[in-house]
Amino acid sequence: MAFEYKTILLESENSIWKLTINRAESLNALNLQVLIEMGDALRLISEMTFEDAKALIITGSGQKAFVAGADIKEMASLNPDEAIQFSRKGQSVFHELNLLKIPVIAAVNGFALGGGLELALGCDFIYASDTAKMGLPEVSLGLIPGFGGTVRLARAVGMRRARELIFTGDMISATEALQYGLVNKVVPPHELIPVVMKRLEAILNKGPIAVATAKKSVQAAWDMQIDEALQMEAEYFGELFQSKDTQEGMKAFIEKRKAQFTGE
Ligand code: CO8
Repeated sequence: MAFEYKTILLESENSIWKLTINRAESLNALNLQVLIEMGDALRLISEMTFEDAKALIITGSGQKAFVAGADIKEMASLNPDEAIQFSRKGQSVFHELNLLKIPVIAAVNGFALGGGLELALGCDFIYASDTAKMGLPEVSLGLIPGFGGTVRLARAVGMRRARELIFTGDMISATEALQYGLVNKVVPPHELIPVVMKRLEAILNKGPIAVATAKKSVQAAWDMQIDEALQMEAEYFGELFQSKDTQEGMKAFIEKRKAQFTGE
């Protein structure tokens, strides 16, 4: 299945969706239209059942870039109020990635700079090609990261590394990003999507409700005090016992067979 947009491609195979930022001539820079279309695509996916939407991969078109940032040419004419609106729009679209109940993987196939790295940071985890380069170069433009970078980078790599990357605007290689724990795996470019698909298989064999609940719990626990987070985890744990999948998962183990999950 595929949906037509002007600046993104949205297609699926076996209920695994791929959203490709499709402005290769601008290294897939994020203008307002991309954000609007992404928001629309994410809403569509969020309304689908587990049967129709099992996972989402986000990548960039062409060989060179995942996303080289927000569109500087479009941003240059913004006034302060419009800049706040643009920042809020990017933040809210990337936050939708956290709220989706399915796994969202960034397949970073080249430059992931500024808003591009912020987009990848909004995904559940990141796989990168060995040609990828990542950074938050906003200070070079007299800006700061405005799509969640000052919030999410420190949580991903620690405060000191985040400060260094943000204050210098330096780009790091995929190998360095791996050492930082910013990406989970680095592979040759032609292997990127196949390796992500393979990794998804391991997740999609599991109960979708359990994976969705785990995603929700990990996400929410991030912002909570430990006592509150543990309480929430126990409640989510309990909720799962109402699902057929949870009963099936444990029953299958006891009966020494493979579980047949249905997403119910
Ligand atoms: N915006 C608009 N156009 C871009 C962008 C961008 N971010 N990046 C590249 N392009 C365009 C270039 O202008 C060029 O277009 P043209 O052919 O018409 O001149 C085309 O893409 C190809 O780019 P280059 O010729 O520059 O390619 P190079 O291989 O020489 O360089 C680089 C590649 C190093 C990636 C270089 O393009 C670059 O430095 N790009 C900008 C990277 C950057 O600074 N990104 C951060 C942007 S700011 C941001 O993301 C803020 C996010 C938060 C916003 C908050 C809202 C207020």
